Amino acid sequence: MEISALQKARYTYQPKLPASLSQKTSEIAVQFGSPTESVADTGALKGLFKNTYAQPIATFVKGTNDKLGRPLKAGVILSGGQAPGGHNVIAGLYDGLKKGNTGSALYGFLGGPSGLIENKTMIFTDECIDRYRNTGGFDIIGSGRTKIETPEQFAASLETAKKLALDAVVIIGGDDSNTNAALLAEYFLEQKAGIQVIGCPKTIDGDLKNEYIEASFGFDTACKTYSELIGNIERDCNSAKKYWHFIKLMGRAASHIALECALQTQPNICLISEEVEAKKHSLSDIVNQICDSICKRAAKGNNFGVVLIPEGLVEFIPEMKQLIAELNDIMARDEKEFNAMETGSFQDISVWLARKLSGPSESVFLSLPEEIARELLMDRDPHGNVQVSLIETEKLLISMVKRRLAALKKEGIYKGKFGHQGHFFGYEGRCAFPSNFDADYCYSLGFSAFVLIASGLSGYLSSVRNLIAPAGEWIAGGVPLTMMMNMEHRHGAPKPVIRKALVELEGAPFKTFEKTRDRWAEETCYLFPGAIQYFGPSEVCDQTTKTLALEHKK
Ligand code: FBP
Repeated sequence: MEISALQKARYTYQPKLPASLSQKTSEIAVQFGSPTESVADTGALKGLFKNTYAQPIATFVKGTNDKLGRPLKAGVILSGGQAPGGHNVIAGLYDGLKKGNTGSALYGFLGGPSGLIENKTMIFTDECIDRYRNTGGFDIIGSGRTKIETPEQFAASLETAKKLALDAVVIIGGDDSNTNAALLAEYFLEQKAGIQVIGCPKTIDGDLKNEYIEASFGFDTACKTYSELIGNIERDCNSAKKYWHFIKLMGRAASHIALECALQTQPNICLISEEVEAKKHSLSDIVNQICDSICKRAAKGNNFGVVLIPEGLVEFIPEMKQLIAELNDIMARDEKEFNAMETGSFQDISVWLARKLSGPSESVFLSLPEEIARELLMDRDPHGNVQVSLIETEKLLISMVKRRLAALKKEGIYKGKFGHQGHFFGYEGRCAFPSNFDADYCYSLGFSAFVLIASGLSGYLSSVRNLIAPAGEWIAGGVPLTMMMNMEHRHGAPKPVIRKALVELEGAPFKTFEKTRDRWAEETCYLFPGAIQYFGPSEVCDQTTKTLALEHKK
């Protein structure tokens, strides 16, 4: 197999582990805290998770442990969107299992959760794991978005796990996939199957975090990759001086990626969905904000700039949010009728929808360019979410800004020239070679998952904390999944889900951005972070994201 020079060099990188996980396995002890509570809806969650509710937080410390040396069989699933470092989670889990007992085995479920339901597996060997160490992507076993939700799917999952005589299943995923992990852990306990379930916090979106999960893996590498590209575009637009670049950035709901990239590159504008929602900004408020910057810069002869747009923006603009919620309900409730309509003309669908939408939503729907309205009607993902990566918000904003600038020109307020380019950075960052941070963090999460399994725990999310310190000082352990849950309205019914961590408007990252953004809107303050570095001085190679540094500054 032909490999690049960098891939070859990265094979030799030895990920760093927290001190508590670096010692002999017989010296890794587990310390437990007090019983925990869910973030909300305690009563409902207690009832739904009779066996796993209120478990204590687990922390690994130096001590003695005779449980970690027994032979174990585990299976691992990569679930949801790709995130840099997934291969290292599997490598850390594999190495942990083998370090505990060379007779232990690790299976990989192929193509995501469906691999567990349909018993599609492979068994990992040293040779296979070695080929994927420190590489990006999820291609080692593939990923998928199937949700384990029907009684038949739960039963089939149990049957597969029993057939393989598994002690545990590890689910590497985001909030939805780890909600699945919590439900599966509860189900296996209910069935007295003796099979544990452990989750690992993955998602480039950065929205699976809390006091005990400081970051989801992949966020670091993805943001650094996008920031390199944004910095390059800033240099290009400051050289050519003829385009406004509208860059949509992945992050299905939360704006963590956009905010982090803004802190790294200092663009002229960065929209933050959570602020738009909190201040109840309308689409035209957003367009006015962008036009204000364009006009001010044009007055100084600067007919160029960079606008960052979080992918999930449309769902946070109150009028659009209402429209999407109504569309979700209609599409779930009248699914058959809607599917039949889909073969007809867009005109017919609009008339059909207009009868079902509320007055305000109907007028918003009809005011949208047809292209965007169609995108709002595309298939939901298996978790019932609109696939925002398919909605071209950058094009919507460009067309609305163009219209507004033409009006401002007529009024004599705008005298510039508006050249524009649209971009979407998403898939470009999800499979990059993991940064040193993600390589170390993921390997530690995988190793920590092994300790949780060997310690007999189930319904836990692998956790590694104190991430702004050197890796040796990181604190490893596990957090009960039910602790992060609340009830939310999904597919027209209340469902237990892990609560998404959105950008906090009172938090240090947003406050830092807020302090300087007005200057960025008028002046040219671009920062060029350059490419991720894997070799060189630690201050260049091992730096964390600005979000993590600001949130955990001591
Ligand atoms: P996860 O939440 O599964 O990690 O996926 C996140 C994400 O990358 C979003 O940023 C994006 O909206 C979505 O996946 C795209 O999904 P798909 O890969 O199915 O197109």
